[in-house]
Amino acid sequence: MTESVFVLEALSWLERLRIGRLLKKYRGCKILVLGSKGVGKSTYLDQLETDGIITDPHSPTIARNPKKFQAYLDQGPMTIKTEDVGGETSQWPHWIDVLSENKPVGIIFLIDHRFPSRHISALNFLRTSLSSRKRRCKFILFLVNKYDVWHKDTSFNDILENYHEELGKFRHLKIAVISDYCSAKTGERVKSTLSTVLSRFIWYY
Ligand SMILES: Nc1nc2c(ncn2[C@@H]2O[C@H](COP(=O)(O)OP(=O)(O)OP(=O)(O)O)[C@@H](O)[C@H]2O)c(=O)[nH]1
Ligand SMILES: [Mg+2]
Repeated sequence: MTESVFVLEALSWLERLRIGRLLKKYRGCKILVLGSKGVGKSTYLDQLETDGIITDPHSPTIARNPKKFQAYLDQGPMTIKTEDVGGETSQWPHWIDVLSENKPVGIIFLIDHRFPSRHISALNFLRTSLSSRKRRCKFILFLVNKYDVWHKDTSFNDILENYHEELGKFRHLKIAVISDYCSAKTGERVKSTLSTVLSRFIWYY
């Protein structure tokens, strides 16, 4: 907090005005959580919203479920505006609608440790949807979820290896990809990964 005040005081009024506008947007952060079926999208949003008091199990999500809530991130409380959508292929057309209507600044793309080809198809669909539309998306936080399940048998890097090629294609769209892992169920690394990414990208939107 002290550091932010110091930086703001050192800036001209015009720069402060600009940053003020950015902060306003930042407070109402628009993100979308996408990914194939059953990877934990609803659980992840629930974890962010309830601070650990999650409903389990969730039914598979159908159609669109707009959400707005306060998440208590490292930066402090932040309003998250999003929609919970399903990951079943029949639900993917809704991704196109939520992307064009919400124009999220970032996308959290969840996978789990199983079925890489399924996640690659979903990534491919997302990339095609983003490239054909006016968009604001600046980053994808690519999260390998269910860390509590896979961490004893495999490593994060081994899982990630399957996705290097597909993730590299987002470079052409000038979308940064940050890869990490978490457990939506236990809450491990859910807030810290999002906080870190948001603090890196605040100046770009
Ligand atoms: N062990 C473990 N299970 C998880 C984790 N995250 C989600 N799950 C479980 O995975 C299952 C599917 O979770 P959902 O949150 O419904 O997945 P989803 O991506 O929203 O699924 P769709 O809406 O069908 O696309 C549930 O049984 C969750 O409890 C996790 O981090 N660890
Ligand atoms: Mg769901």
